[in-house]
Amino acid sequence: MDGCSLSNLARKILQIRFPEEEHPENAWDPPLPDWPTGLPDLDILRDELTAVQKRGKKVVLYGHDDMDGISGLFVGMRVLLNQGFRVIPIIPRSATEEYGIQPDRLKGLLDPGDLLLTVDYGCTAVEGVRWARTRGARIVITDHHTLNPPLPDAHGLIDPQRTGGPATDLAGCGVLYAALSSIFPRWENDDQLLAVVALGSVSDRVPLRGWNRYLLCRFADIRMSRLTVGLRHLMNAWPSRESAWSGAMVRAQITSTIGKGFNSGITRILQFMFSNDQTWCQRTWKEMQTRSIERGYLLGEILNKAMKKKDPQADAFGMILVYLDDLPAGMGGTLASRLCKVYRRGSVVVSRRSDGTLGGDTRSLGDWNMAGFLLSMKHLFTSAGGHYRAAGFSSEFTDWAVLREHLISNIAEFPANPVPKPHIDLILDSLPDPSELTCLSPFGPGFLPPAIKVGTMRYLLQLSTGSPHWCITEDSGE
Ligand SMILES: [Mn+2]
Repeated sequence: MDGCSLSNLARKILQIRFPEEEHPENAWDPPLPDWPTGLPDLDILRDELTAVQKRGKKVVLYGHDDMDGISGLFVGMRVLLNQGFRVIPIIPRSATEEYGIQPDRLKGLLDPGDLLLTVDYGCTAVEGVRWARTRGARIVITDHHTLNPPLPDAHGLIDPQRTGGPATDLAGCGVLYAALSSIFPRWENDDQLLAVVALGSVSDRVPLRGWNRYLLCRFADIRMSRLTVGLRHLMNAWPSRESAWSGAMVRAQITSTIGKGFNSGITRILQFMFSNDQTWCQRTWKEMQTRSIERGYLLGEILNKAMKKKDPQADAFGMILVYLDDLPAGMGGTLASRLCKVYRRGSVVVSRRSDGTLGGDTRSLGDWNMAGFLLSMKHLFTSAGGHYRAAGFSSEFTDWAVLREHLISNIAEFPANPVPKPHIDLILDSLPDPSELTCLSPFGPGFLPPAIKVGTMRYLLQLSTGSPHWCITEDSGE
């Protein structure tokens, strides 16, 4: 966004949102980030890539089976294949597999001397990395998830959480993009990478500010003619891409159409993004839409059940806590997201795994750091991890009553409120023309739509239906 095209009212809102900054517009839409300052071990990745090419061995790219992870696989494949590497992508199946790098998925694929490179994945994969090392492979992890020692003994660990700072806002695909475009600068402004990183980042609900805002502003200028047919399909499905949009609109139209887990399009979307076959893309997108509607019905039924079963004691602390013993595999995160949206607060969904143990998926809003919350009670879990907005855990508990007690007392003690307070940017005598503020879009986590108070009413800028308008609501717009 060109700073000059901001309305006076928009400038005022930026001043209010960035009170410490001399130039709020630059804080909001920063210049080209110095990627390497946020990425530890970047020099190791550079050396490992040079070395694997010299050895004549391949790169095995291990992703994560959500939109962020798949977008990261696209980034890795596009850059590395074009740079002359041999690359094999692996998509884990988290609906049926334990989280982490699974030796079973690497057997027969990962050879001695290969480089195992992960994206959006792997910072907890102690066992998987050990296996890959004994196999004689080199390993570099790229991830953005909260670190939870013991860390895997990889040759390199590129996770901005190690150093802190603005890079911690990046999604997993953003981390790999930043790493590879630092090493191979000619990819910095690639239209396909910018499109895919925007989709992966918005899908992962990372904050739309700082380094992500920089990426989204470059994304606004992509040339459709430079995209594959598959990516053009996705960009055409992107609501109001060339005017004003929010992350929630994109997740409703694209991310949830692709879906996650059983019966979703997640295993086909990588091929889709690389495809130049118009007929196949059209048919595949239609199929994904149909399945997404079916998943929507199923989710509606489960949501109904979950709403009736939410825990009254957790409720009193402002958190939605639901235990369902018959939740279909892979639906926990989607259900937690939906509960979070319906009740406008954090949610924890616990279900029974096929081996009888209890595991959970969580989502949050406001200043409640979900990964931080789970890690504050990590002694109770066999594994826990994720990020600010979305996290999960596995445990050895089989008795729900016992795990519930632990969860409730930790919710009560965690020093944040799971119910965000609706923000207000300005108090005015009358509502301004909403089009004066659409220049601040996109809106989403970390940069919410403007909210104006007039009299006793709070109005939130709405972009989702028709032309921009004001709506009386206590919603955050996240
Ligand atoms: Mn991610």
